[in-house]
Amino acid sequence: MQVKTFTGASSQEILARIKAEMGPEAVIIGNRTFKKNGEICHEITAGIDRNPISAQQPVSGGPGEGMMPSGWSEWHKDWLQIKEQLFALMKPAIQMERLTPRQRVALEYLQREGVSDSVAVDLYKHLLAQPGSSVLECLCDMVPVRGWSAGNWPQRWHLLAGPYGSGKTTAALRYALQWKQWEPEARIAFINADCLRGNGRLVLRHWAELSDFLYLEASDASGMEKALRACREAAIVFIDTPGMSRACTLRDWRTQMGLGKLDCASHLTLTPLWGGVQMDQFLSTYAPDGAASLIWTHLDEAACYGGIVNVARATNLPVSGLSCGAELKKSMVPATEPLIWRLIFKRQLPGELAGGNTAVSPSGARA
Ligand SMILES: Nc1nc2c(ncn2[C@@H]2O[C@H](COP(=O)(O)OP(=O)(O)OP(=O)(O)O)[C@@H](O)[C@H]2O)c(=O)[nH]1
Ligand SMILES: [Mg+2]
Repeated sequence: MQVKTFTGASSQEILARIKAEMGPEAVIIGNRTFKKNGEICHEITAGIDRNPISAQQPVSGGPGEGMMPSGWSEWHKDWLQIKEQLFALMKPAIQMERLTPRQRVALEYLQREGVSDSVAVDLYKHLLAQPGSSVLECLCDMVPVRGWSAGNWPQRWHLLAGPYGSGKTTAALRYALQWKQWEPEARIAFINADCLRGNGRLVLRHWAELSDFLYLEASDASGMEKALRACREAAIVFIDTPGMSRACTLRDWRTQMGLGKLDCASHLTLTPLWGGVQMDQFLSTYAPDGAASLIWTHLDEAACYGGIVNVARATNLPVSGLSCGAELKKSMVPATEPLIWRLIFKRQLPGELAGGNTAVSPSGARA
């Protein structure tokens, strides 16, 4: 959802601007009238649902633009529920008899595995629009994949973000250890921006020392500034972040830490253990920051994996990693399409394939 606040001398003029700029589908979220320098001003906040969360551009411009109005999250939650109900109403419009038996079986299976009604309707429309195509072909268009590799992720700065306990620190270490295998000479640095709490800090510090990574801590903007400078020589830098409270989005936090303009790839650690409303809440906190990829963690603890398709559809973000164990080593593999589809359709964990066909070269090519 893109939100923008417009001000002007009359409501009519503002409404015309909203329509011209955001289109006829924009909805009015709030309005107020106030006096500025003795003149009456009108202010209207409008929103439009531009499908993928990640496609939202950070809103630039005057102060207040892009800020969520008060009560926004409640409104957003209601809107998502209404949307889901609308899709539930549309679901009977899925005429299974128009699909081939294989397509039908696959669609029914996905629905049982937790794929949302909106995604099911989407998939059905894709299948009808491309007669003869397989469900997997359509799903590949809907779930982008860009596995962790030097070729796929040449950025120097990588930020790991996600809810508390979702696996940020372990994912960062695993990505760094994989990088070290590919480029043993590369100088790898870690900035721990979650250094005020004990547990993860000790683990990270321990492994950084063992693996000869440069280890720095930054609990505020000035600490971060120093840490960024100290990483001058590093070929690749991982920034480990704390979980966000409900009042603070990842974008707010980056701004507070002076990272607003840092050109880094943000990888979000998520687990399929969270259901629809909870996942939507997390996505609204972490994804609109221009996130680069999703890392699915705690896969070994999940009962079904349809949520992976729902999140891909909602964010349009590629999956970069799959984690299926608490151990630091051999529990994470770079994502590939076959691994994801085996996970969703056969509940086969990537770890069970490790050592064979999951090996990925630094360029991202399958070995
Ligand atoms: N079973 C299982 N455990 C995992 C997985 N990934 C991480 N863990 C474990 O989950 C716990 C939390 O992982 P962390 O990497 O510390 O998560 P975090 O997001 O950094 O946590 P905070 O820093 O506390 O917010 C640790 O005990 C990890 O070993 C996974 O894929 N499966
Ligand atoms: Mg951590």
